[in-house]
Amino acid sequence: PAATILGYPRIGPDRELKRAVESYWKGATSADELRAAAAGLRRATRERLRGLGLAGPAAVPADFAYYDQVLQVTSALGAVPPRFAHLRGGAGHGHPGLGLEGHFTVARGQGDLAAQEMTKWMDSNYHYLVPEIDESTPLDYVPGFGAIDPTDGPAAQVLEALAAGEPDPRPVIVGPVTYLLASKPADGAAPGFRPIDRLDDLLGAYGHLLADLWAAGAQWVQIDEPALVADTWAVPREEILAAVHRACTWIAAIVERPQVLVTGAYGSLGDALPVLGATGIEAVGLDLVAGALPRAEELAALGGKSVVAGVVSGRNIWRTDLEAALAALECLRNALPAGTPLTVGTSTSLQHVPHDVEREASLDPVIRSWLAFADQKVGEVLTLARGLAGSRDAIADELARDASLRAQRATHPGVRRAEVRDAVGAITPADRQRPPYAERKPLQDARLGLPLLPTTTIGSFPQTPQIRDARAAHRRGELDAAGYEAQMRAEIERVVRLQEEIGLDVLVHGEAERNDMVQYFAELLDGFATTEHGWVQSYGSRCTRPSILWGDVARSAPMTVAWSSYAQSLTDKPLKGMLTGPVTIMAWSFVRDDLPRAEVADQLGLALRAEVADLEAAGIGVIQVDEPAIRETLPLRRADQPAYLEWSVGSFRLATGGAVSATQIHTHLCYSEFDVVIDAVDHLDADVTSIEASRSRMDILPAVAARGFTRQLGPGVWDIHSPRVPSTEECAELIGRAVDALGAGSVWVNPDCGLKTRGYAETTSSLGNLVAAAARVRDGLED
Ligand code: THG
Ligand code: ZN
Repeated sequence: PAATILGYPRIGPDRELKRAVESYWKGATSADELRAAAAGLRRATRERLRGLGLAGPAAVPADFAYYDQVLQVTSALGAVPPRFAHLRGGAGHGHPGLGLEGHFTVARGQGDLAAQEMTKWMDSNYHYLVPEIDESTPLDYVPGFGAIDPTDGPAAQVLEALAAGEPDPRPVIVGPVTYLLASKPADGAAPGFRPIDRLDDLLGAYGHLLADLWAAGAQWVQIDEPALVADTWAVPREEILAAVHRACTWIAAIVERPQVLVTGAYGSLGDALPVLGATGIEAVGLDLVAGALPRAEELAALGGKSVVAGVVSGRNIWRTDLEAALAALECLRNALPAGTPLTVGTSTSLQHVPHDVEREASLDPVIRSWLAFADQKVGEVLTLARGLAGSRDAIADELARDASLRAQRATHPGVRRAEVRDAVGAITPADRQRPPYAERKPLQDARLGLPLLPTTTIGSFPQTPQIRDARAAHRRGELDAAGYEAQMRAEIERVVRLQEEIGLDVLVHGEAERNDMVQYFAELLDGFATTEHGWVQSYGSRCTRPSILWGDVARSAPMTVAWSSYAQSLTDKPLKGMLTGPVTIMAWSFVRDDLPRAEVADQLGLALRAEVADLEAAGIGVIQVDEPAIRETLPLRRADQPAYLEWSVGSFRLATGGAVSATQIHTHLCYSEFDVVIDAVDHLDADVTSIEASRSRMDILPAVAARGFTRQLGPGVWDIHSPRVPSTEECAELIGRAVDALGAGSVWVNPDCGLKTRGYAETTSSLGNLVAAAARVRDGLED
């Protein structure tokens, strides 16, 4: 086709998929009702895309997934570890795949059966379920499955779309190399086993799957191989390239199959491009937003294969610079061998952006005019295809309008504020430097008077329905400011008293007033806009509404001081002020594309620095600046990581570097893999760092100690992702391991993460056990 997209949001403009799936989970609707709702969403998407003008051969992707695109493959192949073996065959008709119920059991766990682990998809804010593969994990597919597939896998989607009159749907599946690189060895795997060792077996299954797609009537299939753009996998690059060559050669040799488009989104394919060129696949998708335009000789090595040029970003919400995109497309056309079919496309699936900016009636219309959500991006792809096919004149109006909006954006007063630029320009290295830890530690100890193994929580307490209702009523204008504040204060007092009763050492105010740890700050800082309907899928049925960071960031008034100092006024125990760090605010927002990220981070760092100063002035002696996302946005190429770590760590140090020695700075990181970023975390120079550790039973701590992490660490002793209440004995054992590894003087006792999603019953019991366990270990040390 002249234009296409690599994928479309699956959640629905009003989160229809979330509602349908969660209603099924609750037992309020049947599997048939869920499948009917999913079919309705897919029909609406096809009609929307056709209505927007996406037409022609294989232009419309069929990329639906109930939970995530990796689980679609796991489920279709029955590729689950022994604890889920009973779910295989749930698809019926002798097929090894999982049924709908089994599909969700793998995702959510059941009783003692732990769900598959979740991790981030490339460097996006979307999460997938990590397949667990060993030497004997079944990797099977039975042709003909499409016709009966209860999980609406790719072949079923093709049959459905054709029956509905879509002439040429293009199914989308995660590629075999990416699937295996994204997997982890199952628990029972032999030492040294790597999932990629199962490539040939997986290819057998993919062969049957491709044959099934062909039989269903697919002319093209999109095989996503984003893993090729990263060089951070444990498998050596040469082996990955050999695997891709083997996979694509093998796939190309299948006689009855659709034509194959292999995409390499989220970066540059680099040396994988000539490897793909040397195989018999028909087309390659390039990400020309996160990735570079390949060199002429690399393009020549493609041997005339079709190219899908991803010039419209699937990752951000800014209008595409049409002039620049058209120039890139023309450059590509000139560099490709004459006659090479060239399709205008998106850089990634549009799953990372909301549906439609036109629905944002409350958004400042000026800012709205700078934005493109999924539907607008489809329009951009079509516009660029017209411009490339005809002449620039064919899209002269669109080019002119885009240029004028771009000029208006550049001169908008909020986009560039002299006082913010001056403040960033005046930052000196000393601003990022606190006095040495050895000097801070005794002053903090004297001020806080904490016992050995001090206990605390990560910050949020359970959000009760009453709190959510009060916030919603306040937003709708049904509850006035005084009424809202009174309710929040009552909640804060309740949470403080509860912590005192439980016997925690460092208290928090509980964050009842915060909807989301990023959106709360975005709503209070200049330079951000928030949306009403801008939901994007985070994992499964869960969504977030990323804020839009469009201008220079400034703090016009304190953001957290009133709540924290009210809480401190209620207690003699130290109360911890709670802030979200610059890196995390950026990672979970849509960030402006007209200023280097390092500079945006410093603007945020300065705003937070002022907040830290105000908290100190209000008598708050412990301040936590959360950075759970610092690992998430680590670049996919090793060469890009040092610069990222430099500015991200630098912005945190700017935020905290003004604190006096006697103020204890905490930080919190979740999503494990602490070992990957330990050097960076050390450079944050926080006095206390809390991390997720209970599920891995403190396994990483000896390595942390061996490396020489000299400041205080709070490895979580309660896995808050599960409703299970840990016993005092369990907590004490984990604390004991931490003390053995790090020494009693360095260990804090806390849960793995915030308690926002937990209930009060399990919170009270678990924290009670945690405090008792700390006391028990402490007593043992004194004997
Ligand atoms: N805030 C933001 N982004 C995030 C997280 C966050 N990205 C990464 C990580 N945390 C993702 N985790 C979650 C966990 C829970 C939910 C979403 C992402 C969630 N969402 C509600 C839902 O879908 O029902 C909606 C929340 C709301 O009403 O605002 O539960 O913490 N920004
Ligand atoms: Zn956390």
